[in-house]
Amino acid sequence: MSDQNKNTLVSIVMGSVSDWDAIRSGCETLIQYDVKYDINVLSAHRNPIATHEYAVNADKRGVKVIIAAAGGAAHLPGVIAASTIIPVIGVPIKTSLAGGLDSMLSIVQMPKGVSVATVGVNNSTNAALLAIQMLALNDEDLREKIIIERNKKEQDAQMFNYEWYGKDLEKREKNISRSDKVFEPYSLGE
Ligand code: C2R
Repeated sequence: MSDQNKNTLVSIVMGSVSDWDAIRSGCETLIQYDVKYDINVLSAHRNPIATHEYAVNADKRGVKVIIAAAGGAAHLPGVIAASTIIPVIGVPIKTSLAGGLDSMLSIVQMPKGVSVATVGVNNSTNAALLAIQMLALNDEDLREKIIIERNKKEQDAQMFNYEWYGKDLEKREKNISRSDKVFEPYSLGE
């Protein structure tokens, strides 16, 4: 296990080192928000005892949210969630079988009683953002950072529209109705 630092708020677990490429962007997001995290490679299948120990000790280490990534028969997030009440966010890893649908269903279809939040396939960025939002419930600085980033995203979209259409909204509306026509062949039965 990496950093056992007491200030670690988010703990990331991957079922295998081969999951790293999908996890990198989540780490970058946590760094961007200045949230302390650690990374661990643990598998419920390959290291069942160590995985259980990790889950039961996370609370004592001060961890507030766990992000667990796994591919295929992705039991890892559910197994961890079974041994802690710390919220667990599962990241389904893309596989050669149906692009990771197998991983996603393994994580999202938890039976009632033990909950795992699930983000999109390989979407560790959203897992990190959800973890940050959870932490922001008790952290005003984080809350402000989230609002600033959301505003930036909104401005990016507005800037695109402004640069593309200028102030000519009529032109924009014409363009929208023109693009609607593209979908006409699919409006069968009307
Ligand atoms: P390898 O590349 O090491 O063979 O792993 C990993 O998350 C990875 O995506 C292939 C895939 O197996 C996944 N894995 C699980 C679990 N442990 C490893 N789904 C588990 O315990 O759920």
